[in-house]
Formats: sequence, structure tokens, C-alpha cells
Amino acid sequence: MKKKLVYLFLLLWVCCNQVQIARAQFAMTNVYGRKYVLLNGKWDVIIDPYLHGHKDSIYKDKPLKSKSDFKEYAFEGGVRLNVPGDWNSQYPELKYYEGTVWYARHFSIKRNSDENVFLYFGAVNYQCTVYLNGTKVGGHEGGFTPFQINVTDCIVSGDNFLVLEVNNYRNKDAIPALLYDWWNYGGITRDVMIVKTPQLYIDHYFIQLDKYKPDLIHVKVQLSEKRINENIRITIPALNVLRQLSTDSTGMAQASIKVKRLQRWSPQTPQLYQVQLATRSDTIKEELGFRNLYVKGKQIYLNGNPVFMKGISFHEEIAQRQGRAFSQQDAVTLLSEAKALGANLIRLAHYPQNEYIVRLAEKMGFMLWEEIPLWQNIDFTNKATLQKALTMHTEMIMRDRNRCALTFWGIANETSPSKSRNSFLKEIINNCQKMDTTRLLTAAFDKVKWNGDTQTFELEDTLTEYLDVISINKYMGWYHPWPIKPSEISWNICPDKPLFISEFGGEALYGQSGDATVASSWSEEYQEQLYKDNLEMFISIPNLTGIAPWILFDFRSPYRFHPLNQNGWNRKGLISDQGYRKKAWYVINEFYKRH
Ligand code: GCB
Repeated sequence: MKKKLVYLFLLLWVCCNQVQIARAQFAMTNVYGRKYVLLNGKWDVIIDPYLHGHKDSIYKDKPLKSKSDFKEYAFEGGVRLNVPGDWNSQYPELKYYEGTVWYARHFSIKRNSDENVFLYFGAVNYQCTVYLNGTKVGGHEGGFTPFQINVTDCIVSGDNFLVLEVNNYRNKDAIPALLYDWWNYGGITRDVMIVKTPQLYIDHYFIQLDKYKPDLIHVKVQLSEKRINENIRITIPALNVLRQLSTDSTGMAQASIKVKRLQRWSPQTPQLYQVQLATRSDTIKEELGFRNLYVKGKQIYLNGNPVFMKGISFHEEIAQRQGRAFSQQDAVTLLSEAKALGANLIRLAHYPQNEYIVRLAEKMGFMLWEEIPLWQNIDFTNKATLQKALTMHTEMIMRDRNRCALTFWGIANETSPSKSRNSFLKEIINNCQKMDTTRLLTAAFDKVKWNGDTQTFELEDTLTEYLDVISINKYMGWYHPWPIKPSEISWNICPDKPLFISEFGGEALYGQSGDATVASSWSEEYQEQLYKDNLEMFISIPNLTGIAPWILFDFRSPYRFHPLNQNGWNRKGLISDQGYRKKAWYVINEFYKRH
């Protein structure tokens, strides 16, 4: 009997806690188009490597009740960190820190009874639990995608106390996993907001031009509740579009709308249109572009014309600040250098980067490649890891599928064929196809083999069958010595599909001159020659659809040990950590001017 009571008590305890924990939700479409208040700025933090904070329930704002009462902690008067911002670059002691940090702040709001209130986080790396006014309200895993928590029932008019427990441990079952070639910046690295919506609001929408037809716009809108026969008005004033849609029993409305005199978005003319959606209680606006995108044979077609991808990659990092990029100003810094290089496509390496970058890139006429960090070493046998990948993937697609600039969904980077890898990645591909059929699917492969008999590069990987474009990372002249002269090398990889060189390059320390034939000189001359050699090889690839050198800027990585030439930096940048262009930059700039 006693045992039974204990079980009952335990069950009750678990249930009560479960009820309290609202799961983080997928963020609503276009959060920047909503009514919001930013909670950015200085937050108080407690650094907690031993995970001691739970014992003291430091997420509760406990007042002292008597003279004998005391607290062995306080948020106020201690370390303060900027939000957004990684912790590593803000405090010298936290440069290499991988552990837990508690973030806290007070904020004040005025509640109206007829609205929903959400907490929105652009990204928190890597895992977090959120507490509002002493109650656990949700949690999230994954450092590069947004999430929201509906706090309508626990937020109060006046002062509120918000606490986040954030950790950036690396884990075997995580995405990315234990080892990767970039800095593990921890913290609340993107905007935090309070978002208010009416009770019935527009939750998601997906608006884009038909894959092939230049005059047909497809619209899908989902309300927050399953309400039938609700009217939704879509207007695009510059195209004389004004259409009433009506929801079905799931609260969803859709239509295909014929338009006249549409100027399609392209890198040369990145035309965007004001689009507005309105219900009887909610209105939301944003600028959208429209374009056709498909593959025919070995070519990618944008608006019916073959397009050559003049790509470049960068991490979400400002090298000079040695920290994560997070602001509009940071986006300008990164993208203006990509523009100066002459690129028309950016591979956002190796994870979804912040919305300032994505939206500004679209305005500036860049096509985009976006991927979640399925980067080598992923545990493809682990079902929980697959679930995490599907969630991250969905979060990425839901955030960005209205961006016409999005050209590629990258499925994975440098994976080895195996049964478990194939079934894992096929699930990701299915998820993509379910949510969005207007993008090209690709993956970066690196298991390319040299066939000495035919003097040809080849790839055997059945995953290629499921992709529109095959992408190859190949570091000739750096990790692999040249087997014969670059101009004599042939490529025979998926000859009927477009082939994209998604990574190539080599390291050079800015300002270091040396022998152009000796890799270990780490010189600008060697890197410059390596670029010339690779371009010479690439131009004879029969199904070449574009290239993306690795990488625009030198970036920080604890993976890079060479004390003189690297010292914690990957030096493959065309631009140094101090912002100077290396000799190889000019080789690519010339090449892009000619193509
Ligand atoms: C790769 C990876 C990239 C690395 C790069 C390198 O293949 O995709 O993330 O940084 O090589 O520099 O080795």
C-alpha cells in the first residue's frame, strides 16, 4: 500500500511538471512583421560549470523573508552579457567555455486580455530551458534555428522575470556532433522578443511563384486555429492583386493567382513586392520576390535562363570581433564583401544564419544555399538524432521558404555512404519535399575517387539519385596532391545532372610570401597558384554549374593547431582576419568578372 502511494505521488509529480512545461513551438512566419518588443541589451548572468543553479532554484526571483534568510547567489551586480551575442567573445575567461550559463532579466509589459503573447528566440546555442516568473515554460535544442513559447497564461502586466539556462556542451547525438571546424560560440546569439498577436492570427504562410510558370503565384495561409470559412485577403498593390480566400476546416486557405507584368527576381534585378495578408483581426506585410527555378538536364534555370553559380561561403562570424555575427550591421559587413568579390550565390556555412543576413542577401541579389549542421561525424544510427534533424530542418524551412533567394536546401556535408546514413538523409529529403517543392536539393560530397587508368575523378554514392544538383568538396593542391597536370584531369560525376564545386581552396597567412610551389610555405603565392590550378581544372568539367571557394574570411576554429600559421584560425579565407584581401581573392574576382 505504502509502495503504491509512493508511485501515485511520483506519477502526480511527473504529470504536474509536464503540464507546466509548454514545448517550444515552431516560430510563426515573419516574426519581424509582427507587433514585437526586443528584449535585447545587457542581461545578468551566472556562470555555472558545476550545474549548481538547480539546487538553489536560481530561476526563481526569491525575496528574503526574514533576518535569518539569505541567498547564496544573486544575478544583480555580477557579470553582464550583451544579448544577442556569444559569451566567448565577451569575457576572456569564457573564450573556450563549454558549459552552462544562466541568463536573467526583468522586463515590463502591459497585458491586453484579447491577445496572445509569445517569447521568441532567434537562436540560442546549443540547448536551453526557459523560465518565466519562476515557472519552466519551455526548452529548445539546436543552436541556429528560431523557436517561440506561448506565454499568454503566465506573463503578467507589470514586471516579469525571465531566466534562461543555456549550455553549449558538444554531444555525440547532437547536430553538429562532437567535432567540427568552427568555434562553438555559446549563448543567446540572436534577437529575443516579446511578440503579441490577436487571439486568432495568421500563423504561417507560403507564397511563391510556380516552379515553371512566370505568371502564377501560389499562396497557402494557415491560421492559428482550425476555423472554417474565415476570410483572408491577399493584396499585392504593384501587381493589382486583391483576392479573398476562405479557410477550410483546418484553418488553411490556398489559391493560385494569375498575375500580369511581373518582374521576376534575379541577381541582376532583385525586385521585391509589398504583399499584405489580412483577416478580420490580423494583418501582416512583407516584401517578397518571385522567380522560377528548375533543373533541366545539366543546367540550372533561373527564370527560364541557364545560370552559372558564382558562389562563396562564410560562417556567421565577424573575424575582427572574434565573435558571432548577429546584427543588421554585421550582415552589411559580410555581404558587401561577397558583393565586392563578384559572387551571385552564398553558401551559408554550415547552419542557418540569422535573418538579417538572409533578408539582406535577397535584397542585394544573392542566391542562397542553406543547410542544417549535418557536418561529418553525425550519429546516423540514432533515432533521437534523426528527430532532432527533422525538427531543425522544419524550423529552417518554415523560417525561410518565403525567401525567393533560397535556391538550394543543402541536405548534408561530407557524409560517408552507409545504410543508416541513407535512410536518415532520405527522411530529410522527404521532409523537404513535403514542405517545399520549389527549391533544388543538393548535398556536399567529398568521397571522390581518382581513377588513375582513365585519369578521372569519380563518385559512387546512391544518394545522388535523390538530388537535383550534385555538389563536391575537393581540396586539390591542399589535402590532396595533384596526380597529373590540372588541365589533364577529367571529371565523370553524375554527368546528367548539374555539378557544383561547393568547396575548394587552401590556407595562406595574410602577408606571408613564399614559394608558389610549396604548400608548407602557407604563403599567399601558394594559395594564389592553387586557385589558378583549380579553376583550370574546373572549366573543363562538362556538367559544371558553378563553384564556391572555401571561404570568404579566415575563421576561428579550435581544430586548427599550427602555432604560427593558424593558432586557432582556419586560414583558407580569401580575406584575412583583419579584413585584408589576399592574392587569391583577385584570382576569383577576375574569374567572376568573366563569367
Ligand atoms: C571541409 C568542410 C569545412 C572545413 C574545410 C577545411 O571539407 O566542409 O567545414 O572548414 O573542409 O578547411 O578543411
